[in-house]
Amino acid sequence: MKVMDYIMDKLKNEKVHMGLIDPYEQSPDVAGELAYVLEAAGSDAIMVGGSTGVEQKNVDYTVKAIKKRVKIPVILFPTDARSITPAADAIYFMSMLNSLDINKVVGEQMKGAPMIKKLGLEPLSMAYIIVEPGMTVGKVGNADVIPRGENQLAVNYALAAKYLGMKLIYLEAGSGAPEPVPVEMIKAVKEEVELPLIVGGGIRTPQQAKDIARAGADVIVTGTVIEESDGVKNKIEGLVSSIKN
Ligand code: 1GP
Repeated sequence: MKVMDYIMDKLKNEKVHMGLIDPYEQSPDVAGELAYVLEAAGSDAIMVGGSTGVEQKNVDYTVKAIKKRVKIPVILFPTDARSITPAADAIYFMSMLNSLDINKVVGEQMKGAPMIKKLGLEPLSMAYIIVEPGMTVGKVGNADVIPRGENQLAVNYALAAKYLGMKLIYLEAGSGAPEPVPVEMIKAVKEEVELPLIVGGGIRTPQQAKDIARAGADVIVTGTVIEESDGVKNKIEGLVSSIKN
C-alpha cells in the first residue's frame, strides 16, 4: 500500500501520530530502538529528518536501522536535496511556502526530483508553513514566519497550497518551540481547507496533543519530547493515546 493511502485510510477512523527522529541526535541503533518503542506505543509512522547536520550517509544508516525494527512507514522529512535515501518508504516533497529563499520554495525540490524518480520513492506533496517562533527551521529556512494570532494569513497560505494542488498542509512552530501552534490558528485553517492538516513543534504534553487534535489537526508530530522521554514506553503511550481517544 502506498504511504499516502495508508495515511488517508487511517484518517477515516482516527487521528494519526508521527514520531520525528533526528538522525543527528543519536546513533542509528538507538534511533531503531526509539522507533521500536514508538511503534509499540501506537505511533503510526516515523519521520526522519532534522534542520541541521543531516547528511545522506547519516540519514541512510538511520533509516535502515529503523526499518529493521518497525513495520510502520518511514517517511523522510528532508532538509535539502542531500538527505534522500531509497531505504525510506516515502518522502515529504515539501515546499516552505513562507520562505524568502527560493531554494527552500522550489530550488532544492528541483535538485532532488530526478533522484526521487530514479529511486522510485513515493513523494508526498506537502505545504510547509512556518509559524512564529519557527525556531531553527525558521532561521535556516529564512522564513517570513506567520505571527501567532494572524490566523487569516495561515488560512491564505493553506488555501494557496490547495489551489497549487498540494495534498498535505503542515503548520510548524519549530522543533522545541516554547508553545505549539495556537489552537485558534489550527481551527481557522481546518475550517477553510479540508486537506489533511499536520501540526508539529513544541508539543510536549498529552493535553496539548489532545487540544491540537480536537482543534482540527489530523496528524500530530512530536520529536523533542520523544527524545527526552529516553525511550520510556508509557510516556510515549500517554501522548499517542491522548490523540486517539
Ligand atoms: C519539528 O514539528 C517537529 O519539525 C517536531 O517538533 O521537536 O518540538 O516535537 P518538536
